Amino acid sequence: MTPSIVAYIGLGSNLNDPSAQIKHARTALQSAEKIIETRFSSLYSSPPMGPKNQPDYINAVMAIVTSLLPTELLHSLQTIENAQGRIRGEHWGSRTLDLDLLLYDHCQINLPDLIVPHKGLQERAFVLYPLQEIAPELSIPALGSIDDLVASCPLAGLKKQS
Ligand code: 5RU
Ligand code: CA
Ligand code: CA
Repeated sequence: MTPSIVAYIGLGSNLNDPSAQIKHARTALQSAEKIIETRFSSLYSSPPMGPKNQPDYINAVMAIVTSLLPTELLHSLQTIENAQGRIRGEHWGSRTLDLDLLLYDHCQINLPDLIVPHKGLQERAFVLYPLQEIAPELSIPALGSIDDLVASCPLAGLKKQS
């Protein structure tokens, strides 16, 4: 019996044709072992949060079912980031692809390299609004309903792409 866990992945890019990077990452995730896509949000643009001296981002959120353990899933995400030319530079700097494990079932995980729910999620419009689009009934461990989180999070320049 293979467990089917629902998880949510955040996708972000602000280098080398960000929309194409996100679409390529979606295809890579669909092709990855033990990952099944169930929902994919619209693409959203927004100014950079954190360091401002970098291009605007494109973000999206994907819902999956998986039989991977959280650390296995994290490694799959890192493999896809590296395949799309991610180079570790300035902390919170520009990147071709960033894949974040936002939520894993209803789990709270506190490992040195893996914090779930993802750190800062409740302050990030580019995570909360696409999450609400694909999971309007979502409740997040220790944080509450997605509706309440969205209501407390200003758009901060977030725009849904046509
Ligand atoms: C500080 C505040 C640092 C918020 C970070 C993204 C943060 C970003 C992204 C947009 C970062 C982490 N801004 N800034 N989209 N990642 N719009 O994916 F998110 S660096
Ligand atoms: Ca991120
Ligand atoms: Ca990340």
